[in-house]
Amino acid sequence: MPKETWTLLTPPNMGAIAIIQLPSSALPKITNKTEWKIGKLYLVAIPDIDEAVAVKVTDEYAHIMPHGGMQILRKLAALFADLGLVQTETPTFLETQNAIEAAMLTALSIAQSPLAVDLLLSQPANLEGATRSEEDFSRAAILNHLIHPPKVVLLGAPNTGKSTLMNALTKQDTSIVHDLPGATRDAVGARINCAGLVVDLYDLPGFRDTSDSIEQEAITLAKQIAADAILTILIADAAHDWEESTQDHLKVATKSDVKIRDDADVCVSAHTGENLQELAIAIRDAIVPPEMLQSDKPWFFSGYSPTEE
Ligand SMILES: Nc1nc2c(ncn2[C@@H]2O[C@H](COP(=O)(O)OP(=O)(O)OP(=O)(O)O)[C@@H](O)[C@H]2O)c(=O)[nH]1
Ligand SMILES: [Mg+2]
Repeated sequence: MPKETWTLLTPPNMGAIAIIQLPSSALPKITNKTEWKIGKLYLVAIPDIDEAVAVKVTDEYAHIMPHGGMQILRKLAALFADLGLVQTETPTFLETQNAIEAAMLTALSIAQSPLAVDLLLSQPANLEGATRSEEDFSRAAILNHLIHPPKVVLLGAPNTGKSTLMNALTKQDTSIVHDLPGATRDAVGARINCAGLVVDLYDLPGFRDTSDSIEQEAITLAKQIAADAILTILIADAAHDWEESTQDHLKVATKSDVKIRDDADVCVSAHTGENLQELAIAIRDAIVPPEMLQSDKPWFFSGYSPTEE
């Protein structure tokens, strides 16, 4: 018997239609219909709440598809509570054969990076009967960035073009750009897709000594974000040198339309768009090496716990 739970399968926002998974035994209690054939869709009334499309998927589980307005969802939640059903965030995947496939589909539903898709789909075969080695732990820690976006920061002296680069990478005015140093006060973050790897990119204020206590406070906060980052993108233009960094970093020279630096990993121009795609690829490869993406070794992805543990 399934636990007496219900799950909202669609996002918890307003939508045209919501999809809810619940025990089949609840169907006759919440609708005007008593006879249900497995696999057949019905349009049913949920008295005083809504009309819904409903299907008994198996003897244990059913799906109902009411309208997705917040008031309808609230009323349904109250009705389910009256029946003793508890809401859970974790759906039961009815199509899965085993625990690996169920964990894989859960990971797939929350994975942010497009590159996660094929790799996750191949894991049930890769993980079948696999035991975990030390190398598997370190590879999983890296590949899990495909599910949970890692933090990446832009770090460089004031006025080197960090915010302009941020805006070019996010393709919108995420950050304020100005020709006077000190334009960016607070760290600004945005989620971007770097050639298939989704990262949370932060534009930080340029670190400098300042008598402005608010700016100093913002710089202290920005240093904490920089310390947490999985990758630091050091930024310099022809007029400023690189910041010191003890963390994993890429050296990116900006304003290549004005002057090229020969000591950078990538030279870009946010104004002309030169090498922005190359930068996206360099960020991706620095965080998740290409050979890991092509490997058919097992990925003990986050959310999957092998039974031997
Ligand atoms: N020619 C040229 N100028 C650029 C480029 N990128 C930025 N700039 C200019 O450089 C100046 C500073 O740019 P910002 O993006 O505000 O620099 P920042 O590093 O964010 O500065 P702070 O927020 O003060 O730390 C602005 O006048 C930009 O127009 C570029 O690719 N080419
Ligand atoms: Mg800035």
